Order: sequence, then C-alpha cells, then structure tokens
Amino acid sequence: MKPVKVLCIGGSDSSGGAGIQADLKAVTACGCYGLSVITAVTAQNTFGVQDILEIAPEFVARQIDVVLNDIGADAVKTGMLLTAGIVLAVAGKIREHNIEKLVVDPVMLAKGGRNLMLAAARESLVKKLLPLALVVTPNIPEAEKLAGMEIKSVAAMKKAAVIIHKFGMQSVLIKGGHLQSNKQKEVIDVLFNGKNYQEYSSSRIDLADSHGTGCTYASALAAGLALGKDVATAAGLAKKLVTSAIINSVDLGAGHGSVDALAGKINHLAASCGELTLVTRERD
Ligand code: PXL
Repeated sequence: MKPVKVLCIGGSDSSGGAGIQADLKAVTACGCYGLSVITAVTAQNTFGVQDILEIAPEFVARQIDVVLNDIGADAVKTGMLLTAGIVLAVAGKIREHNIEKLVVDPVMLAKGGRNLMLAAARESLVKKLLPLALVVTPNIPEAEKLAGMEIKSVAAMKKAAVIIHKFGMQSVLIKGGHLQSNKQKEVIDVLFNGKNYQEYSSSRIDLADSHGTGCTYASALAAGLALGKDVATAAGLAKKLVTSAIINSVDLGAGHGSVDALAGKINHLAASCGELTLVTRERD
C-alpha cells in the first residue's frame, strides 16, 4: 500500500507534547504517514523549554534532500525554525523540490516564553519562506508580530490577515485561541485567501494541559491537504482534530500537560491487535 505522506520539519519536544512528536501524532490520526526532519532538539518538560540544541542548517538541508529524493511527500509542514540559517536552508529546499502544499506554522515563542525563533530569523521567514506557503497558521501573538498591530477582536484578526497575506502566501489562517477579549464561549479562527474570509468556530475549552495545540492544528491541516482536500475543507478538519486532541489532553508532570491527537485511538489499535493470532514456538 502506498501511504499519503506528510513531511514535518521542526524541533523535537522531549516532553512529547508539541514539536515533531505532536506533528507525527496529528498526521497519524489523520490517516497519513509522517516523515520528520529535525531542526533542533529541545530539552523540555511540563515546565517548558529548558535548553535548545540547534541542528546545523546544512544538516537540516541534508535530511530534507535524503527524504524527498527517495520517499517524497504529498505535503510539507514547518514548525520550529530557530535561526535565519535554518529558515534559509528550508526555504531553499522547498523551492528546489517544488513543494506546492506547504503549511508554515510561524512558531516564535514557547508557552514559558522561550524563543523558538530568534528575532534575526523573522525577516528571512517573512521574505523567503512565507511567500512559498499555501497556508500560514499564526496564533494571535505571532499574527501581532507579523502584522505589526495589536489584535483584540475578530475584526482586528481580519485586518491583520490582510496585512500578513501581502507577504505572498496563498492563504493565512489566524487562530483565535489567545484572543484576550474572547471570554465568550467560542474560539473563532479566521481563514483569508486574499478575497474571502472564512470563520471557524468551536466551543472554548479552558484547560491547563494545552501544550501542542498549534503543532497539532498545522500538521492536521497539512495532512488534509496531502489527502487532496482544498484549504477551506482541510482547515475545518484540522480544527475538529485539534478540538478532539484538546478534549483528550493528558495530565503530565507537575506543570502543563499536553493535547493528544491520538488519545482514544490507541485502544482501538490495541483492540484490533487483540484479534491477531500469535504463534509462539519453543526454541532450543
Ligand atoms: O508549540 C510550538 C512548539 C513547536 N516546536 C517545539 C516546541 C514548541 C513549544 O514548546 O517545543 C519543539
């Protein structure tokens, strides 16, 4: 069987909740096969990112070449890109391999405040990577930085989407989870393709264990695109998957736990394995 493949390019999260670990769970939950290129290794637990080991840009590029030259990918998603060197290496390879279905999650800050993209890398992101994207998925703080404006309402999200869209991506999806004024029961995300807005609304679920939400969302979106859905449909499916991952979040460690895109699906797998007959033989 030939699987539908999604290549996730980003950082490893040793706590298992965000980064590449979240990406692969989300892609798997969507029925696709996940490939991974690591850009950084974080020493991370439920209290946040404690340390970061950067992977050399040349080795990031090498991983991409080796995977795409042999296996290929139906869509690519990028997450943590720490330095300008890494952003440029990734953008160069996306161009070289003619990747059309590219989701860029412009990861900037971890929850505890640790920088996952150095300020000096932001210009390269805007100039070199965002123009190659089919969809860019900022949260509110990221959209504020990219658009250079405060966002306190859905109307402001729409204004920021117009500004960000000018950087050259085909669509921008601003996620409303961080909206300050949004004390009501809804989380509204706004998709803008240069012409039309689409709003996606879900019930707000207030919980402490929400680490990994953004990675899960963008990876599920990439999986939807890989499966041949259009952007608006894939965004709707991704919103559903991330909401289910939030509902099924796990209480880990003594800090913030994580969302889990595969929660509940593992029991299902275990049940189907239970139907297999295992033959065991004694050996001398
Ligand atoms: O949620 C953004 C993110 C992406 N990638 C890695 C992370 C985080 C947040 O902590 O650790 C590796």
